[in-house]
Amino acid sequence: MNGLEEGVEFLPVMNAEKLEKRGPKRWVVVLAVLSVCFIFSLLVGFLVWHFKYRNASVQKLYNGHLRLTGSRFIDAYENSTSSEFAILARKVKKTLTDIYKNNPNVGPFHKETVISAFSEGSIIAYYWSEFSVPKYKVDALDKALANIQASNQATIHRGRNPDLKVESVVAFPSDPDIVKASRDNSCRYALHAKAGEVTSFTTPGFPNSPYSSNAHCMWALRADADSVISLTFTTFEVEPCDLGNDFVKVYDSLSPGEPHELVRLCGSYTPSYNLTFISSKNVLLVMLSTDAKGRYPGFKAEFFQMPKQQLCGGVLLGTSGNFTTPYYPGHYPPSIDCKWDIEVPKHKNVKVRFNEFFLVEEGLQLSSCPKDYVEVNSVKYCGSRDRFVVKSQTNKITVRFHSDRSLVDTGFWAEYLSYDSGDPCPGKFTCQTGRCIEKKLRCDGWLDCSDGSDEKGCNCTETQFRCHNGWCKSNFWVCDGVNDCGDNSDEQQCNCPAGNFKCSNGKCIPESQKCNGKDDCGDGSDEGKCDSVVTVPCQGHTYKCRNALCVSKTNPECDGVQDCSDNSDEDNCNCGKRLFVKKSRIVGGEQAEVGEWPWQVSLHAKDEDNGHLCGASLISETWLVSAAHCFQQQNFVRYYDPKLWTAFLGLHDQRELSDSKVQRRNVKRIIAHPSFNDYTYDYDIAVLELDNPVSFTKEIQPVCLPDASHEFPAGKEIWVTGWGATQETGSGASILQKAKIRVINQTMCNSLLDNQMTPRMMCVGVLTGGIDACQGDSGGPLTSIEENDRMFLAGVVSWGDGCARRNKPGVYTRVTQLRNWIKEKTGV
Ligand code: 4AZ
Repeated sequence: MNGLEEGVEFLPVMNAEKLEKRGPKRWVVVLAVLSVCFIFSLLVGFLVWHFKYRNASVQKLYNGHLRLTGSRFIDAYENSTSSEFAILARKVKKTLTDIYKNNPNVGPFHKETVISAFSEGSIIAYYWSEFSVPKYKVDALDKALANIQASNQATIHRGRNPDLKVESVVAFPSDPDIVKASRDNSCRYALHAKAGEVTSFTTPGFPNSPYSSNAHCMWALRADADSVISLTFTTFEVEPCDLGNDFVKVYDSLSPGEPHELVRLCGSYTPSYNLTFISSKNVLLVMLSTDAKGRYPGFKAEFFQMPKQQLCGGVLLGTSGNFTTPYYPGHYPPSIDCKWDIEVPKHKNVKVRFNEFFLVEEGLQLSSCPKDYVEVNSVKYCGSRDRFVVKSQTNKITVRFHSDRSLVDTGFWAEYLSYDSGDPCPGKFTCQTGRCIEKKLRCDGWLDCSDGSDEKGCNCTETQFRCHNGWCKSNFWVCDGVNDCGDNSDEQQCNCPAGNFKCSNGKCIPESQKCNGKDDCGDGSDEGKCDSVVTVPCQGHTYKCRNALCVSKTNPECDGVQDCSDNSDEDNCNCGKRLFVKKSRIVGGEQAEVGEWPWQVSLHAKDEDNGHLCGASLISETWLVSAAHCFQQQNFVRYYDPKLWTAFLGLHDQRELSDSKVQRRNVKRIIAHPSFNDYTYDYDIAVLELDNPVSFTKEIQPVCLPDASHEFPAGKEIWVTGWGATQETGSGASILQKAKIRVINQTMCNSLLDNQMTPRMMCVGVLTGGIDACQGDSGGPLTSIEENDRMFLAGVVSWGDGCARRNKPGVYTRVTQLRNWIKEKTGV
């Protein structure tokens, strides 16, 4: 039972010929079908690409302006709801549309043009245009609109508006968000300067309520023809730049286009930071753009008009003098060129010293100075520079200054001085930079010329070490873990003491700094072969988490990284932050800025002077840290009595104790360290409790206290602040002062200061002298900037051998050594 019918012929397996004759081979059919499918899908793919992608249109927006000649400006053109505005806008729109139509790369894609404003001169019309253009045509559109500037003359004469003469048509691609903002009339303001008057404006609701989220506000500022505008932000507090995307931009135009952007501002600026901007013509546009989050007060600004005049440059004669960029220390205007021809008496030479120099444009390579620059002796200078000198070999020198049309800065102030070509520094040593220094500073082991030329070509004495670069350094500094030579030659060939790690560059670092995620060696060799942060046996220098486990990392507290398994290293980190934008540009001296040191406290004593006597640091709402020696009985005055003291917080200027930002508190309790030694100044620390807590503000913030294991290595830069004497025999400062100094190796310092150092003290200063704390700074903070720009209290100003003397650094109470005592007394 095979089930097969009779008559069915079975082909022999090998009879291939017979099989072929029955029809096309099967593989041919399969191939054909596959090919058809392939071609079909190719076709479909092409059609989809063509219709969906190639032809897909993108929206492109352009901002621009053009000049109408032969027309007269009338006040009604400033009001976008007036009928005069509407009539002129219609004509301009028609003209622009005609220009677009004449260009095959523009006309077919034009969707809409809106005339947003007019200003005087003769009439400038500001507009934006929208295009819907296939992707593959975008480049052609960009090019065509960029070239409209060049070809517009020819195009416009073919326009069909006989009464409208147009020239200088400018268009540039624009951000859709900004154009959206231009469309939104809910937050638009037009203000015209009144002759001889200052006009103020603020963000909506300022200062009582924060500005709105997702807002785009614009203020069009105008002045009369032939005037320019001076705009100053007197208060500025928007969302910090790193927390969101709120910003204010100022444009040197009524069109918000990048080529005319003068500045982009975010965050908060201290009142001392100069926020004055000058227009190149008679208009400015201020724009506030905010994101969905953040509640900040906004700004208050004022503006006025000034006659437009030849602003800068000229011939400068005499033996010396000063000159600056226009409106210094305000921001210089865009699009200007100045030339100063300086000439001193014939038998002299001339040099120019730039004391302050800020021509910064974010994100620019500074080598070629392609935008704003100063040019002297055919060399261009730009960016931000420390004081520098340029010399001429004759009695003449020419200084040129150029600013382009976008992004401005505060510019420079310079002095020119004549000098004797044979003896540029009479009685002094001449640095190669042109600076004159005392002769005794030559070959003394310290760099007094910024280029080190005072230490070149010296014969080292037998107490000195010869660095590879030729400098002579005291033998003291050899193998002390600090690169004193500058080329590290004093730290090579050193055997590291026990418990230290020897870096590839010869430097010795404590074993604990190995594999801590920081380049302590300076050449990365301590971070070469490491596991990640690990739990290690607890020792004196290791950080102990709350769960009693210790971690290998040095200074893990509040660095933004969880290092302890219980995260205790990142607890209680609401400290050590400055809330103002960090920009230090004080002209001359070392004055602090408002809010730069918000933990700085001024302690006033009700003694015969009744004024500032000591500094202190805020560590919580109610506790201060200061120096014990401030609270000892002296000349029968009981400085240990809390009732004698008043604490001023948020203070900047001693003459302004009643400023609204200042909080004044009485002192409830003073706890000086019981081991304080009045003779040696060992344990020079005290904590003070305030009678009422302070409220934290931008100007009042607590500093972070370092863990007992925290390291402030020798060579580290630290800041000291206070209202103390500005000279050894001088009087106190009224404005808070700041100085940058360096941690000095303990052994070294001990020998410099006649073995007076104890483990509770640290030496910090500049051994060349000239920078130091002094009388009246006592008790005040020594603050170190650590990870994440968080500031820690490294020390308390304690004592010194005079002030700012050479080789006599200041002595500070070492806070890490007394950290546990502070915790015990204050709970902080
Ligand atoms: C003082 O008398 C004082 N150079 C404080 C610091 C220094 C010197 C004196 C350090 O308060």
